[in-house]
Amino acid sequence: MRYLRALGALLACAALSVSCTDARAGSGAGAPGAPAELSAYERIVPAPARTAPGGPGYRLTAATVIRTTAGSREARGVGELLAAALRPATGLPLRVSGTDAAGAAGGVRLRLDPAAGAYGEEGYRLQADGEGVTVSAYRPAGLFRGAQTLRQLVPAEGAPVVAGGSVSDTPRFAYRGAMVDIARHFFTVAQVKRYVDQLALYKVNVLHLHLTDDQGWRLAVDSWPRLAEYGGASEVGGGPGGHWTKEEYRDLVRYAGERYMEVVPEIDMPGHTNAALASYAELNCSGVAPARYTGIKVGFSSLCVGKERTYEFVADVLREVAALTPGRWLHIGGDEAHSTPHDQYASFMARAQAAVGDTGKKVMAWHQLAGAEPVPGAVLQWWGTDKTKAAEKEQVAAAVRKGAKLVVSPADRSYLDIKYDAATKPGLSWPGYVPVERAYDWDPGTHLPGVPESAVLGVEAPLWTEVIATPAELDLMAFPRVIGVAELGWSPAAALDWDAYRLRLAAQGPVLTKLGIGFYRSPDVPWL
Ligand code: TNX
Repeated sequence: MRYLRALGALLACAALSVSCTDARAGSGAGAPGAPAELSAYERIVPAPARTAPGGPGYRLTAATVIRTTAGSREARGVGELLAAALRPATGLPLRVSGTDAAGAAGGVRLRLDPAAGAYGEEGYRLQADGEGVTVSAYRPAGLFRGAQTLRQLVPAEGAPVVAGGSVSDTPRFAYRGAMVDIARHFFTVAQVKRYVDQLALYKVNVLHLHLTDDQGWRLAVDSWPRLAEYGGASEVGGGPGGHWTKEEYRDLVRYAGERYMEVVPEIDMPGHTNAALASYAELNCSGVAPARYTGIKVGFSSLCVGKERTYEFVADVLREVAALTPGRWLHIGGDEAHSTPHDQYASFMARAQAAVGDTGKKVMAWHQLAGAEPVPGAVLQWWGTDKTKAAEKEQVAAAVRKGAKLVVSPADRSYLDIKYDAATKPGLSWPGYVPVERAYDWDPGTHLPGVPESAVLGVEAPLWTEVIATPAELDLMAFPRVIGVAELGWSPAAALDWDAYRLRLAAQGPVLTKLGIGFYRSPDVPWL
């Protein structure tokens, strides 16, 4: 069975004339059977579209300079980040110079090439030989992605030699996201920046921030100051909670942007709003503010749909969040509004979507919005499971037929807060367990019946934090599963193969260790 699957993947690779070295790696006579035997190019995660190993490699030395396209501040920024990432691993000074001229050779080069339009926003080409390594791309984001591939080609141990060969690579999906819930348990900007750095290595390009929920409101809003001051001072379990100032949020957005990661802020409505309701009595239909909430139930709170004041609140909050956010989307939640009658839900979501439109941003929401009326251009985020009723799936497929786009984050595949197995200490298990294989072994392009790949914007791995309270727990739950989801978002479908992937993932073990990530050593992976 294993052999047949690997063979199938291999034939598909041949049909696409991509090398798909990874698809071959897992099985078959003479194929490498242990992660230590994988070549440097076979170890790249996410698997690139094409690799062609061969020829002499390039040894980084004390004299190596990283040269970036002359006159490009962005290329230089990518060079600085690459140098900063490689210095600790290699112990080399790796000077960066913004003086690269077309035609010159040798050393490390990060080159914007106006003729390389075929690489699109994020694609790149990397070539390594005895003289040096050149990454070229059409856009700075592509240079940054290529620089991550280069980082992975520098061995975690031993001499800093970039193996000879080339990569040419573009992503399968435009949206490759990770979400962090800082509402149930508060996490600081510094903690989220660390996650951003980890994700960047695997070419994740969207950071979705779940900023508000029943247990806490985490972003300062000038026009409604009690949201953060009062509504932010709580969290699950009774801890102190906390919130981000606008300057802190801006700083994180900038940090993510330097890593070509777009921030999608989420203000969850009309349910999941107890922190707001507790902060302002006027947002409640009763006119009475409830107590703050530190438990982990969902579905009990609702904004007061019949009050005009509610829509002033929505407009004020979305306007301020939009002003802080350069990204395209505002996520307005819309999930588990079990305390909002359906007709009220639909009328509320119509007005909330219009309020997003007024800010100039596009709507993103959980897939329950399909049960109301998504505005043209809305992106729905699927978080159902294999067991979700067919009618709910069909509702989403119908919205897609009317033009909605989909980000897929199936709870029973890509939710990072779900236990790996019965022995996992933190985590929930409402959709079952999600072992590393299950998180990887599915296809975002064909996952939902009636939703063609062309309607799938991409994939996301959400990390909810009702029962995840510390950075160590975050590491354990996210890694290694988030790497698999990143590969599902980036790599060609033909390259996806669990038997091969588990070996490549095993080779990431020392990389994760070097980065100080306390990952879960799943017994399904033959860790190096
Ligand atoms: C469902 S996913 C939720 C969240 C919980 C999560 C826990 C979604 C839109 N709603 O409120 O945190 O499950 O796994």
